[in-house]
Amino acid sequence: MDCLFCRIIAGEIPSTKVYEDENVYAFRDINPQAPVHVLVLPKKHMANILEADGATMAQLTEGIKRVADIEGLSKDGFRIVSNCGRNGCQSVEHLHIHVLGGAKLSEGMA
Ligand code: DGP
Repeated sequence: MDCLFCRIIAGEIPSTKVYEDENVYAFRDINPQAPVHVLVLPKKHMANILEADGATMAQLTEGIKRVADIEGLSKDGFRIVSNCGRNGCQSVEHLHIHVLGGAKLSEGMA
């Protein structure tokens, strides 16, 4: 298993867990870009959103909503981002959704 995020999910590499259920694991990004920066992943390995099916996206959506609730983001809002491939600057090839919030974010997207 040479996927960094699979090793984090398996507990082989430590992480600061925010939320976990049967299908989803969420932990704090090591290099936060906002006061709250959490990564939400499917436990099943898939490289990026191109490999995800609808059931996986529904599970991730539920995980995102749980993280937003836990982190107190639901009232004032937050941003989700999923980088895909080279042009998207994806650096870890295990699908993950960035959840960013805790302050007013920049208006730019790219
Ligand atoms: P992306 O560039 O979209 O593939 O995002 C990968 C994110 O993963 C990046 O924001 C930094 C984060 N990251 C990389 N390695 C680790 C790690 O070992 N632990 C944690 N908590 N985050 C990591």
